[in-house]
Amino acid sequence: MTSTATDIGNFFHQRTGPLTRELLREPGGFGLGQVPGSLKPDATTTSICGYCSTGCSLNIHLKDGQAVSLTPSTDYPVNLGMACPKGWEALAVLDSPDRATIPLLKDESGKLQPVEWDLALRTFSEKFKTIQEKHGTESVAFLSTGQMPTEEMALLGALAKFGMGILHGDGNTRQCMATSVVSYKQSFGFDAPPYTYQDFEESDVIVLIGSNLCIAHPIMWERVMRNPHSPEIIVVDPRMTETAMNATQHLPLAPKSDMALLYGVARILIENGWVDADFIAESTNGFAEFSSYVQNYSLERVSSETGLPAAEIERFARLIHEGKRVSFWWTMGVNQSYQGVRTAQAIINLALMTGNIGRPGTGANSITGQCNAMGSRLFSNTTNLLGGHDFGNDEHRKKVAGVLGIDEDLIPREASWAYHEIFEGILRGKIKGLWVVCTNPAHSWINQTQARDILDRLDFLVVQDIYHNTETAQMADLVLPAAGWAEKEGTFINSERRIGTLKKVRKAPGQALADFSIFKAVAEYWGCGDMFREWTSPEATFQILKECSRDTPCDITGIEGYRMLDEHGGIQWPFAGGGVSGEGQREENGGEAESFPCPSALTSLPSQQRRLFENGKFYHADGRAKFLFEDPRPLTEPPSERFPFVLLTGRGTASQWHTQTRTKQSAVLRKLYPKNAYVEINPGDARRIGISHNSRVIVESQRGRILASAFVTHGVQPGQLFVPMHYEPVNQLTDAVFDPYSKQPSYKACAANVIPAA
Ligand SMILES: Nc1nc2c(c(=O)[nH]1)N[C@H]1C(S)=C(S)[C@@H](COP(=O)(O)OP(=O)(O)OC[C@H]3O[C@@H](n4cnc5c(=O)[nH]c(N)nc54)[C@H](O)[C@@H]3O)O[C@H]1N2
Ligand SMILES: Nc1nc2c(c(=O)[nH]1)N[C@H]1C(S)=C(S)[C@@H](COP(=O)(O)OP(=O)(O)OC[C@H]3O[C@@H](n4cnc5c(=O)[nH]c(N)nc54)[C@H](O)[C@@H]3O)O[C@H]1N2
Ligand code: SF4
Ligand SMILES: [Mo]
Repeated sequence: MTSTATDIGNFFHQRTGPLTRELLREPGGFGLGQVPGSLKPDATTTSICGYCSTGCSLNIHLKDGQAVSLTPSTDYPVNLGMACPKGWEALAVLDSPDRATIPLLKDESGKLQPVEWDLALRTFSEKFKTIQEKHGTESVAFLSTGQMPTEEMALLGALAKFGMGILHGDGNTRQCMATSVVSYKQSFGFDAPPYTYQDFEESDVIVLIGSNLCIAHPIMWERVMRNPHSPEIIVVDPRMTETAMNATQHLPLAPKSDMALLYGVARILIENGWVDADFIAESTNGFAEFSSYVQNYSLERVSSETGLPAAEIERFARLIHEGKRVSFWWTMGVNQSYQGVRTAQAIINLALMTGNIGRPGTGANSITGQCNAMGSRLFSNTTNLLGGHDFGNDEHRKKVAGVLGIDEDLIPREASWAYHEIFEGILRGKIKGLWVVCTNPAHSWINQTQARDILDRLDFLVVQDIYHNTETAQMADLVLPAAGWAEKEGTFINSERRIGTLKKVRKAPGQALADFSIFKAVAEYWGCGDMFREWTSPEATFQILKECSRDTPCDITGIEGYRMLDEHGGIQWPFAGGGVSGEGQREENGGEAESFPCPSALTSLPSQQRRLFENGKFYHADGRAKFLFEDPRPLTEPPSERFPFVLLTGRGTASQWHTQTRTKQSAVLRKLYPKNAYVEINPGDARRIGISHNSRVIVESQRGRILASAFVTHGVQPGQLFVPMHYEPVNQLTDAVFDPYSKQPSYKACAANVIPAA
């Protein structure tokens, strides 16, 4: 149960060591103090929602300095007064007996026991240092997240890699956005989603590929609904999702046949001359090769590989041609695939060849998932060096070392292992210690039985979470209790590159600390605290990160501080502000410095809706985007006699979030979604197998068997099944295969069977 602040105060004074007491006094430190002094005790402030990447702003109403309720902000350019159920319930989920309120350390009998912070932090350092001494510094790794403020991610990444000598650290962003990152980097020269949400309202043709907005991004869907142009809405998804039901055209293609479809559509566009020859000539490379490649995609071939009628494919192409402002949007139906990168690029190619980019209502637009996926992509110091830089680039290392005032040699020269390589590293005995922050891999990682077996092999597992009993925390040797959303401050970067602030508006329970404070404390106990003397607070850290971003495509040096973000309804990157030229410097592959266009970076005041590539210039050295393509591959695990179905997974309802550690805490949200795992199955299949609606069934794959209730629906095609990811056992079924370029797991298709439960 949560303790009172007085209990905790006493606890600290009696039992903590001197270092911890010092941290206790730090502003924003141990989560015991009042909300920041700048807030009046009964004022209303704002905070960006901490769930999805939409980044809605919520008004937080305070009484005696503590949040008592919230309402969606009406004047914020993202949500315009709207919020989904998760947003409305964002405060409610913080009060729970499941909250982690005190550090927990495994005792000799294997039971987690409460300990004081001092012991927890000493043990953390001693255990990890011992492992590093015995097995090399690389034998400790970390896994982080797209759900913490940018400042916390950056501090973790810098502490781990520059302070603790850790080489390998990745995040749950790998499960989610890696494909978009790599496809944008390869196609555009930088990881840059080009759009602004206004584009949802300005398009006359909206193409959603593997994206279920109604469930996963309900407020983005509301923006679509505000579109005054009666847009064509084309949904490409094997399932008749809630979004597909509201579409003007639904293309229920065979799973993972998107590349064939998109190449086929490209061929039709080319054959009819429905391309933007000027844009192609001025702004792209590789069109001739692409054009001759897609000749292989005859209508017959595409129809047979996708299972779609030829006329529907032709209609799709014609709608793209007839649209004046066509926007293409994709999410996990594309990214979570063994060929995600090339699929995303097949979408990008369509936007490029029709000149649908850089103008209102257009774009090749990857929608991000978590509230700060974009922050993690640029500032978590995992795949990129802070600020979208390359670990392998000498100039980049020198620049970042200069900003941080550290020795350049402390910055690793190589990028980290990807998530699954870290897991393989554990299996091979190369990784012995793991620090898991703000993610729950024992539920969410692919092929769960194997994943848990691997986590079990660690010598020391630290889990830092706001709840003490997540599936991963239950496996931990040490649990560090974190303050959650609303209990700390920092910034998030949403899907349209908009940076917004979150505020500390309530006390964290017990001794839970802001992740920021935990990282600072770890640095002290580790002995590298000096490295972070300037990182006194999240906002001071923001200033450091601004400098890291200088002269990059994501330059945010024009943002003065948090107040400016609040005054402008958030600010989209890049924003270099006045007095800075629109050109920046960056190198490709360690070569000569090249100037790159820094769109919209010149203005001294940010406008509220800014998109990239308005000048037709991309981030590659020659300013051009690339057409990239490759032969599609068959399903990695095709249906067989034993496992005759293709199993899809994804989001189930707007009220459930991922592994449900948070959403299950709200009585309101719990009423809005089914309690137990269910499997969607087509009525024809159900009848054949003898499965009735709501009956208990077993869903099985080569890797596991799970119990679920049958949800009989025409929403899934014959031969397919769908299980939401929110229920604990789902990843017992999934197959650990990955995109070769992005190393993102292919969660969305494996072979499975379903039978009535005995
Ligand atoms: N309510 C809620 N909202 C969320 C989240 C949540 O957990 N709950 N999570 C957030 C996060 S982190 C993310 S990443 C996003 C995910 O947002 P989405 O990607 O929209 O959600 P998913 O349901 O994972 O997948 C989208 C669709 O991909 C389809 N699909 C599967 N295979 C294929 C295929 O081969 N081709 C095509 N074209 N489609 C396919 C599925 O049928 C599914 O409807 O949602 C964010 N928003
Ligand atoms: N089968 C299948 N599996 C999937 C997917 C799928 O579509 N199908 N989707 C994948 C995708 S896109 C994603 S993004 C992942 C998500 O996978 P996870 O990241 O594992 O899921 P979450 O439940 O969001 O886990 C976040 C954890 O952080 C904790 N937390 C929340 N706030 C804070 C905080 O401020 N500080 C700290 N320290 N902890 C905090 C929460 O309690 C929770 O335990 O799942 C992936 N797994
Ligand atoms: S749509 Fe996303 S950001 Fe907006 S309230 Fe819902 S969960 Fe929060
Ligand atoms: Mo995600």
